[in-house]
Amino acid sequence: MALKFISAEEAAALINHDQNVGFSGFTHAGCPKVVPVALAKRAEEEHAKGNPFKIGMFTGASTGDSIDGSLARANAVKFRTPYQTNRDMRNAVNNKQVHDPIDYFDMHLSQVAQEIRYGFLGGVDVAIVEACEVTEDGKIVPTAGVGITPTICRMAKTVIVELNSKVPSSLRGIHDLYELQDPPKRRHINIFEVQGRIGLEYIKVDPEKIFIVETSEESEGGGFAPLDKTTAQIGDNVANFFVNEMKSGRIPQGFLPVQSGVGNIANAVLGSMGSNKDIPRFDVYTEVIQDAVLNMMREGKISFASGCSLTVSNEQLQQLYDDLDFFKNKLVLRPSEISNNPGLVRRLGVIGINTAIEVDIFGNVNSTHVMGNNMMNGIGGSGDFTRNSYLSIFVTPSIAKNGDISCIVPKVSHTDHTEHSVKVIVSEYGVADLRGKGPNQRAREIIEKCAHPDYRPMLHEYITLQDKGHTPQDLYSCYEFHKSFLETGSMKNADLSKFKK
Ligand code: 0RQ
Repeated sequence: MALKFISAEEAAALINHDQNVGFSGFTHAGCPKVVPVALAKRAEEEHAKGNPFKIGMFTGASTGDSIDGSLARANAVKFRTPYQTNRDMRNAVNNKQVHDPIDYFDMHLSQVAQEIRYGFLGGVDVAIVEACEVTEDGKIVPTAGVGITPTICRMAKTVIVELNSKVPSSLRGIHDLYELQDPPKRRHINIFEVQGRIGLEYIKVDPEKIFIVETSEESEGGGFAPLDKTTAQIGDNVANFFVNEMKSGRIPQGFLPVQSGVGNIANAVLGSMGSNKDIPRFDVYTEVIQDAVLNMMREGKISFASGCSLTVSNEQLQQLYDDLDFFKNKLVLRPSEISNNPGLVRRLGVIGINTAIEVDIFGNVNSTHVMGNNMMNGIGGSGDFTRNSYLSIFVTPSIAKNGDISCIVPKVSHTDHTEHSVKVIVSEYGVADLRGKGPNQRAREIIEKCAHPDYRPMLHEYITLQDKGHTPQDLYSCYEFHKSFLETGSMKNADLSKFKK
């Protein structure tokens, strides 16, 4: 049948107040750009007429400003899940803007597609997806990010495809698109190595429900901050730790697949691994493929990368498109329920490296909330990997906000990952190895190896406040660091002496 081409405004008019909309992509990669902006405009026009207009939002992870920024600024969002990183969306989620707050619920990324299918989150009325190819029989080839695209395309009654001419159709073949069956019919996933493929190179939907908007938008990828001393030192500490692990036989000589989180520190860790001559060439099994991965592929340091998105700068993305012959057989992009699948992470022996906001001296990690109540981004895929990794590592600078915050605290103000899942913590000062250690030893290890020297005496003092029980946790003073920051502007002013028995 003939494909239906419409404008972005006509596409936005297909979406009604109170509907749930699923968006393609993962981070800024693979996200639609013109229809969400037109949708935000439509919402503003409806609001001006006195009509309500808000949608529910499902995404793969964070998105670009065209989605999260535009819709948040237009007060057009009823609820949103999962991970987000946009400033305006974050303000709305944290109830810090003049508009209504957005009901944001944070989820493990591997679970979003299946919970939509299970009916836990309400249906999907419309899917808005970016593609580099659409065929008359309904085959849709995504672009640089996948996320929940197969599920929303299948479930939505209407699929709006942004066909982006900036993305070469020769990208077809880089994806491995597959949806899990739901219990009790779920079967094992036939992936036994990082490069394993089980799906199709396109998503097939009923062509009747497809509407196409032609675009030529640039990707919304930013670059990375230049390496600072702290970030570079954290990267080197992780790389040196791996070399020791290999020497002691705890990591096989051929190495294991690596997952690394998003952001500057994660990028720096990979960079340090790349420049360490004692770390062999390795594979990546991750969600976001960042710039460092592509650089290391060119240098022959990474053989293969499996991920959910190419979360790279626009410059890197263009170079990849220009050099697809080199990259195509070294990369696969999968839906998030496969890239982040807990069973596969455990089967493949993935080493997970993620960044914390704060960690406590017992090994619990806060990845999401500043001072317990302000949402930063969300748990993302960190939980999918941390709980199931061969070795789960958290990296963090020892301090934040010029030293007024210690990222090592007596008790985290919000818990995302527990002491049971977290095995190693790395700061610019060193590596705390928590394996095989009880709470007292763990606390000493973290304080001595990772905390900033300015905070070590206070943290040591903290663990003397309780001399009974299994864990030296003191419920009367455990948030004294946070209270001191909120009341005086610095954790350094915390006074634990008044809690001495
Ligand atoms: O604040 O932006 O005002 O300067 O937090 O911190 O050090 O720049 O680190 O950008 O790598 O982000 C955990 C948020 C780290 C991220 C987190 C302040 C600090 C700064 C950012 P400013 P940095 P990053 C894969 C895996 C969860 C999801 C995840 C994240 C800002 O890595 O979202 O792991 N992780 N996903 O000053 C108050 C503290 C602080 C603090 C730092 N203790 N208290 N503020 N900051 N520590 C990705 C996906 O799932 C897609």
